[in-house]
Amino acid sequence: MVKPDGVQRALIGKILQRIEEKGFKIVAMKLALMPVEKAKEHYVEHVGKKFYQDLVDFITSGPCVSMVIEGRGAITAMRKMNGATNPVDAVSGTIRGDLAIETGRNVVHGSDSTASATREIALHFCSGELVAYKRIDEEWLYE
Ligand code: IDP
Ligand code: MG
Repeated sequence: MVKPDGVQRALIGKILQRIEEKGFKIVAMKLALMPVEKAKEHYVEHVGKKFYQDLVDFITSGPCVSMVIEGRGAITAMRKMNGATNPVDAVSGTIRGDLAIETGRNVVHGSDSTASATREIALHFCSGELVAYKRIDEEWLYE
């Protein structure tokens, strides 16, 4: 997901370009303003933490671009491409390392496990919004 700061800073295209050039397939995508109830559910693992309310306020402060990314090792690779949660610790070459400064404005979200991806996809998309298709370069991406 491109968070509201990434949308406002016009970084959607740059972030999509990294995902596409890596070889991952975008199988669903939408720009939407997240309702507060959905945001609370999205970040349910952080309930009770001191930054929780700021996080919910921020993620609902403007539109996000949510997407479902498909490809071998996509969850692990996307987390690496996003970089460390605190951009100060995120290495150069990562989205947060290159494009962000502070933890609360770290531009992107990525699911951290198969279980959270399954949960988050169901939260943000209907099953009919996921499109199965073949990229023409798949045989050059996979051995
Ligand atoms: P992640 O986005 O790298 O998975 P999480 O620990 O799941 O990081 O935290 C979710 C989001 O909450 C972070 O991306 C960041 O925007 C925010 N966040 C995490 N820890 C802090 C904090 O200590 N202060 C402020 N915001 C935080
Ligand atoms: Mg997380």
